[in-house]
Amino acid sequence: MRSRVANSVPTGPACYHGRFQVAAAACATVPAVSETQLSIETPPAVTPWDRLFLRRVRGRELPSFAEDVRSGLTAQPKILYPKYFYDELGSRLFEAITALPEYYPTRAEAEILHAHAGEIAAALGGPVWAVELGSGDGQKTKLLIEALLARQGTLEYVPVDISESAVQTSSRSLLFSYPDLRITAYIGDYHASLRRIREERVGPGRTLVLFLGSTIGNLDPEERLSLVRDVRNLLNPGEGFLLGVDLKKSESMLIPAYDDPLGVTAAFNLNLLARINRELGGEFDLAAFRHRVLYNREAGRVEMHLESRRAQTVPIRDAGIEVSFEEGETIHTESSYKFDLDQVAALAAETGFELRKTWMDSGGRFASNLLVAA
Ligand code: SAH
Ligand code: AVI
Repeated sequence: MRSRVANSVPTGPACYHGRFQVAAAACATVPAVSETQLSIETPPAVTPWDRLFLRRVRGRELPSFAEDVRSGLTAQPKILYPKYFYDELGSRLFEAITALPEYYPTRAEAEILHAHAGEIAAALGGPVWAVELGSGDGQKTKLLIEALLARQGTLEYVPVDISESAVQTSSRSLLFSYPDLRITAYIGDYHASLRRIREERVGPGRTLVLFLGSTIGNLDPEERLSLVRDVRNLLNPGEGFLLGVDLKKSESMLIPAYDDPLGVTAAFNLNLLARINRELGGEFDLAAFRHRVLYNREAGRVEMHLESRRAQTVPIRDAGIEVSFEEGETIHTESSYKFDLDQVAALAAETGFELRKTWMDSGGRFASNLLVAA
């Protein structure tokens, strides 16, 4: 029998209204479930979080945050990896970005999923379990989860995300909403998590991997190929990969999506320096950096940078460095590649997939692509 993680979640009636409806205020202090706590035999599921299994995955070979900060800020030009945006505050700031009128990708993809979730859920034939890379707040995923539950009654959902807070919050919200959903969540990097999922193969039926939001666009071409190959290695022929991509479009629509007048994206970008201060004893003065956005037409990507407003030197204690900046010098913090449909077809062909179907939103801004393992 599968063992579940013991925890000390309050189970009193104050948490319930009906079957799994939670009275939010009464349950606001649900503690984290931890694999390190004592495991016990599975009792009948009585609370929504009895259906939650968490796996923390640490890739052995991966550099630490401090090592990546040291190598990135001593390189020329300076870089920081976008995966470090997503601490708890960063994950919340990204959610705020998705509500901005200028940030169209979330609404465009949601429009597609509203219209076609049923068709996507039916595309692989038999029952499926769903693995989602970079699951975040899981809001759009609900549309697919509902369609899959309507078809097959139950679902094993396997979110993968480097942000523990995003996984914890979204998993709990999904489990409260859907009593027939079970979640095995992997907290960690895509590659290491996919490796573990392949070994543990948690779900029954056919595998459907989801990679929504055009998060694939945050990977450079080599990393992109390597990740899609890893996804392909998880799948048997006939199994699916739903890939959301943001399409190439005019700069007049792209730039405001990444440089909004409210300054939410600027805060998301600057939070990377704030995180270095919080976690690594950095001494960045956030007011001494400005958020910069440009469209690199040749590479087909929006770039985010942090630009030093003056010449300065910043100590970062736990990275063991002092970083000097000239006035106007930048740190490249994110690329967000934009695609055309030929690139999606080429990526599928190069990685052992057949591109079965593409759906677009009414504005032609975003494409959801169903790739099937050849
Ligand atoms: N899929 C959601 C969230 C996109 S934000 C949506 O479409 O709205 C990107 C998500 O990917 C974040 O939750 C972030 O924590 C996660 N992420 C970024 N880099 C990652 C990595 N290397 N490994 C695992 N998760 C990562
Ligand atoms: C998560 N990812 C797809 C977002 C994007 O559009 O590249 C991250 C983001 N960066 C700034 N705004 C949103």
